[in-house]
Amino acid sequence: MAEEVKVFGAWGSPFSHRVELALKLKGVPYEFIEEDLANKSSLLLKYNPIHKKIPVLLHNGKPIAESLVILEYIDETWKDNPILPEDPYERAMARFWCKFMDEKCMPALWKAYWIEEKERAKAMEEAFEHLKTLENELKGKFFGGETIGLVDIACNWLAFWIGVIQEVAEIELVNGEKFPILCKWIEEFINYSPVKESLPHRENLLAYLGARREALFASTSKQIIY
Ligand SMILES: N[C@@H](CCC(=O)N[C@@H](CS)C(=O)NCC(=O)O)C(=O)O
Repeated sequence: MAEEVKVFGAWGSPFSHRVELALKLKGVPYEFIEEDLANKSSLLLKYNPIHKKIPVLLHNGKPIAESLVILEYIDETWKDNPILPEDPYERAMARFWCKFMDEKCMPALWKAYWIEEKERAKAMEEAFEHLKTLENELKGKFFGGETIGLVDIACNWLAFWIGVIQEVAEIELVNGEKFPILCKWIEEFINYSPVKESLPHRENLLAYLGARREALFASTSKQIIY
């Protein structure tokens, strides 16, 4: 019997792109279901009642939420082209850097690009420190060594979305002069065929993020939402 593999996601989301990329690297066919995040479907709310967010992976009727949890599930379910290392210590380290990306790096970077000008300098400093930490961690061609692994997939946002955000915000924090190793990784990553084939169209993302930035600055709450 054919397996049921569905991804509830959104075209411009780096989180749902993580899941799609892992499935592509494994050669697992899937159906992509585009969610309207302003008007979430009853299925999404049923499958992810706690966070009410995309992505959700539905595998033979069973839902899994949270992109990093989904990536590990994918790696354990489809064994070809592993994305986690075998060694327990290396696995722990890969998980550590994914958490670092989601809990430290990403929030600091969003803030640096999207905060109002008067508060920007401090936010930029913090984001810079986190990027330096990542730059020092990158030893091989990819975080995963010679092939793309869990940390590379988790850092997809840095590889592609950051370039677009920089253009929208007209702020250059990541460039080859400040972060030569990270920028080399970005080149390798975004030009890797499975990544390249699945990235959103740059022009569409530019328009989407530009509109979101304008809405943020026009709002009274100024709450930065991913
Ligand atoms: N920690 C979550 C984050 C997912 C997330 O932030 N998804 C956003 C889209 S990029 C979302 O669904 N936002 C809708 C909302 O917050 O209502 C993960 O890794 O899956």
